[in-house]
Amino acid sequence: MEPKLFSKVLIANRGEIALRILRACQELNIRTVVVHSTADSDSMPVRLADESVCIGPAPSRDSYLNMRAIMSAAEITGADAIHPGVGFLSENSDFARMTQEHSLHFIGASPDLIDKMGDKIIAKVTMKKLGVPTISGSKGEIPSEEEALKQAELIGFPILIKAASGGGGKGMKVAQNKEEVPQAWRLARHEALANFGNDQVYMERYLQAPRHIEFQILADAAGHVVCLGERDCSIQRNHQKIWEEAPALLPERLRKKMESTLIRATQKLGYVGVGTFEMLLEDGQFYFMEMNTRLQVEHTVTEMITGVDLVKEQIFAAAGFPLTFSQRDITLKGHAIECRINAEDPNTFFPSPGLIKTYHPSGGPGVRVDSHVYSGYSVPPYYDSLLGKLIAYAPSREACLAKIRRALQEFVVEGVATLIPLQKKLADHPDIIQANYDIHWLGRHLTQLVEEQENKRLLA
Ligand code: MV4
Repeated sequence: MEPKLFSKVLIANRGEIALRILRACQELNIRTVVVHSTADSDSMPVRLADESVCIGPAPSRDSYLNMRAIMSAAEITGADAIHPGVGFLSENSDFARMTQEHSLHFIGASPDLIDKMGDKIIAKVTMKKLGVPTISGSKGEIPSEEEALKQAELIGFPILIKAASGGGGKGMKVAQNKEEVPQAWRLARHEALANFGNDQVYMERYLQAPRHIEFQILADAAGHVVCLGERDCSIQRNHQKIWEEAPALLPERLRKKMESTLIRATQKLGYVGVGTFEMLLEDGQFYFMEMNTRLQVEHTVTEMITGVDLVKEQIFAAAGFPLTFSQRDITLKGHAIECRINAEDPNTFFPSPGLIKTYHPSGGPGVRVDSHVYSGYSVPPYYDSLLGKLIAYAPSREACLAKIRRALQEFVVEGVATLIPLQKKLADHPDIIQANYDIHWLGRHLTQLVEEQENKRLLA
């Protein structure tokens, strides 16, 4: 049967990503329904959607995580597909299943693959079988302190204990020597149980200064897979990414090898849609960390250097259309940098909700702003603090840095504190300019970056 594009998509998300998905739908002539909480009634995606449905009060669990309310909204409005966006229900297999049971399309991974990649032990075993390099470690779960000590000696120190249901760094504990193993094992299990309701943990050799590099995959239902290069997302704080770049500075041979490995793995998985392989790179070696079975916030930098609209492609793939291009058609051209503009104090990272009195986004050639914000918008205190993303695109990394600096100067947000002052510091820092950073760089430099800002403020 010929695939047919959706006629109406329900967007089960909020903020800048809801707007991004809405824009893709509008360009494809797909009608849109945006569901929202009472706190988001005046939001830009709600205003721009063809229809909107209020699904509950402000707390996420009562609205954006309320599967039944969202499903009812889909039925009432006659949507034929649901886009879960990022976060919220985007990697919830129960929601994906429920969507399918209601004869709706889920614009995301299959429930079975969400489950498989949600269990980090199963994900790692699966990837290893598929030829993706993994970090040496325990075979599976570590059920006892004795086993923890035994495995640690086999792996060699330092070791890292991770939660099977983890991600985002919760339930991770390092042990430098065997004396630290029992406590690390106990704490990791305790945190894992408290955060995920599953106390299973596993163990790996601890990589001390890796870069976080993630590869973007796109697959259709016929088994065609392309890799759209990679992003360096090493600049993060408490596992919250702040600054992302594409491409990462990789030797072309290494990139090609990783691409072909991951394309083959994706094919064998039977994966459909957009997905991301999160990898760690240390001493010229890549290691599998996690697979994200969803669109990611930082998809924009990949779009800039490939010219591919990832949200449209995701919709096409979910509707059963074959890819219209192959790997040969993909070239990584130029350089892109994304700065996350969070409503947070740039010194303390404390959330800064409230009324935005002035909003003037940057513009000009090579500048993209993905944001749902407008002058007069009130940032609600209930959700994550992402106001939007500033993306610069230029032929070279050097030109891209100059452009992001210029664009950060232009950006005006008054009424709430934002990360813009910190992003300016990053764009001027010699280590950033030289691309000389790993996942610990921001944590190590934060006091210095913050002090300089504070000094400037005091002198002003
Ligand atoms: C690691 C690692 C070092 N060695 N695994 C962090 C979240 C979770 N996805 C896995 N994480 C890590 N796994 C081994 N064997 C370091 C991290 C890690 C990290 C990874 C990516 C970006 C930021 C990070 C910050 C701290 C630790």
